[in-house]
Amino acid sequence: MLPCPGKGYFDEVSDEAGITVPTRDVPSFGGGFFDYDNDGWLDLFIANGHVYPEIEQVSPETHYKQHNTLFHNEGGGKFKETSAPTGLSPPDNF
Ligand SMILES: [Ca+2]
Repeated sequence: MLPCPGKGYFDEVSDEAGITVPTRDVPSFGGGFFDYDNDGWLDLFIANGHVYPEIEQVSPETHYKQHNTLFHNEGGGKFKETSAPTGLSPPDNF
């Protein structure tokens, strides 16, 4: 997560925002902000998945399908993973 505070460069604030740990072990393809719960704060959706469909043949503990992640915007630059509570894709599905 890289906000641009008007200083001519971006700051890395993923740890402070709370999105590093939930996304550290999954390959992510892209993300986007939208207000899924209509509370006026933009939330974050990240699409995940491995790049090799055959990955399980060489690394059985790694799966091609990865759960997507949804983060609720808690305000103040903080996000909380809400994938399982929203029913988007429980982490133990794969
Ligand atoms: Ca919201």
